[in-house]
Amino acid sequence: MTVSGIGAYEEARSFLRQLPDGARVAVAYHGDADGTGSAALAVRWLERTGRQPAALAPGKGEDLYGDPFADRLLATRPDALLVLDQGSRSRAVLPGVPTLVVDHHDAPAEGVPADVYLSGLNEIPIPSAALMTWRLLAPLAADLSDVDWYGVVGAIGDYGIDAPFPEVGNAKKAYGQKNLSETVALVNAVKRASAHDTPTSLAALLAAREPADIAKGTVPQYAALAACRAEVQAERARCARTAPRFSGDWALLRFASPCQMHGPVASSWVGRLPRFIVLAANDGYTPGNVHFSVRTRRPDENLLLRLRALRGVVGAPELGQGHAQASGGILPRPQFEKLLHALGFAPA
Ligand SMILES: [Mn+2]
Repeated sequence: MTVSGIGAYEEARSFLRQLPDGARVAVAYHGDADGTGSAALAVRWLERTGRQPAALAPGKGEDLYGDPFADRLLATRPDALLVLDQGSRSRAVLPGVPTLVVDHHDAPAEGVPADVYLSGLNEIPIPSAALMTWRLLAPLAADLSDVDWYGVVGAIGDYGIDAPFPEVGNAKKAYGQKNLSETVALVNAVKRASAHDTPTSLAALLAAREPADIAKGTVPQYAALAACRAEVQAERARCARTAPRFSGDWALLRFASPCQMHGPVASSWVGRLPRFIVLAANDGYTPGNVHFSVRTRRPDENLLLRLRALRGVVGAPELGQGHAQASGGILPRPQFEKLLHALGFAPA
């Protein structure tokens, strides 16, 4: 069944209520603050209702729809699967396994193959996945009120400290704005850091009684989280000092970092070069590949059309995903060199 919108919450609750006592439930989640908050809520609810959760995020450079991640999920021998904040695609993560998808990203026209597809796109404002998960689970049996802040960590992670949701305002009063923003920053740093140790950030949320436990460092995972943040801050400053090269409308920032830095570097340079299309490319994230982000502030620019026009010459049929002013991807280095050549950059 594929349904979306507000009515889908009841469909999703029926799916969850029907999970048998003791059922093993795999939780596949995005490793940022939103996905991790969403997963923490799901784990708590499953535990408190007698099911057995196994939460996994894709590893460094691992594709949600690739075989290695599917094999890791299947190794938990799941009776059911929850897919949280992972983007909506027209293919099943684990074909044959009963699946609930909770997501707020663009939906493919072909639909999403899941037993229940809960999309936030019809809500105004569109909630984050963690907030959707909170609203989904809170009315069900098993009291989750002690972990209501997990949903808010996700909302702030995706939409900022002033995210326009009543849950966010209430949580800022109850737990403190600084504690919430600090928790979001630490969880997001883990995903960006070289170790990509997302199990530790989820464990930190699950170990904390409230955001202050993370922000003030009383959870056992705090030293690991703080080390990630220090690494990410240093790498962000170092990589942002890369000198740009220019070709026509394009500005290239090329660097190597073991941290996920292409997004932050592109975002910081697009503010300095608003008349250009900024391409930030990281040669150091996974072996043999270039991870890149493309950003522009040029009005009327469509990066998707620009990049899709190069699919043939680059030999990359998936080139040009995302949004008109924000795109990116991963290419094997020889193909990335072809892309640069097509854009008119001379070999470095
Ligand atoms: Mn999200």
